[in-house]
Amino acid sequence: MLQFYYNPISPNARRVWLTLLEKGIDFEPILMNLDGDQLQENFLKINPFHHIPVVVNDGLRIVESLAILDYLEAKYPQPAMLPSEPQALAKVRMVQHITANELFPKIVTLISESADSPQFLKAREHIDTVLQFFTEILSTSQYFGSDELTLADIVAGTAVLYLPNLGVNLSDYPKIYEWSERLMQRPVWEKTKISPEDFEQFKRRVKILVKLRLRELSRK
Ligand SMILES: N[C@@H](CCC(=O)N[C@@H](CS)C(=O)NCC(=O)O)C(=O)O
Repeated sequence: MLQFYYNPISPNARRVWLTLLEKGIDFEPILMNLDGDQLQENFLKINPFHHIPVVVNDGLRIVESLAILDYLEAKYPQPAMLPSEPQALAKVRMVQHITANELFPKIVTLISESADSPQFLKAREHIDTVLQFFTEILSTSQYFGSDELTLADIVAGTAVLYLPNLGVNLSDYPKIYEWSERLMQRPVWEKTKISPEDFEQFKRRVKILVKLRLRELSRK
């Protein structure tokens, strides 16, 4: 059976978790304690970059959440979550990459910087730009690139749904707000929802990782 290494507080792992559940794929969940399990020798053999999520299936080990989503789509094509029409596919990929490259780093800034710092204010503006851009992409469709759930909704949803906890009011972006409500009504989104305590744990972990990264950079 497909093995899935994860932790509920990890947004990257939640992308895979949601896709497995939305597609109704049987899997064996392997819970990782991120206080050290990821650095154990056994796990480093599976992922030398000490990250979750990881999927192991049919003798193949797959790391990187976006690669895992593509694998799941190709191997379990129903329900389809990746449109093939060129414009729709471009929208899905844009949303996935903008989430990873533009939105997520700014979520980290909102968590790690104080609310009156210039970095925080700049990050807040950048998030506004992302949400305006997402509003345009969503246009009149129910989901990104389709009227059915796509892999873009999975990736953007796991990040955008954190924003209200970080002081960003989604009702300032009506289409995004309606889309987020639509996601939260889906049973598997409710099932994998992070608790307030887990969100606090996630924030603590982000702050530690930012400190470690700064320490590493100052040594170089
Ligand atoms: N680009 C990777 C990022 C994975 C990642 O950063 N995972 C975090 C949890 S969200 C992790 O495993 N952190 C533990 C560590 O870095 O030691 C992906 O998309 O899968």
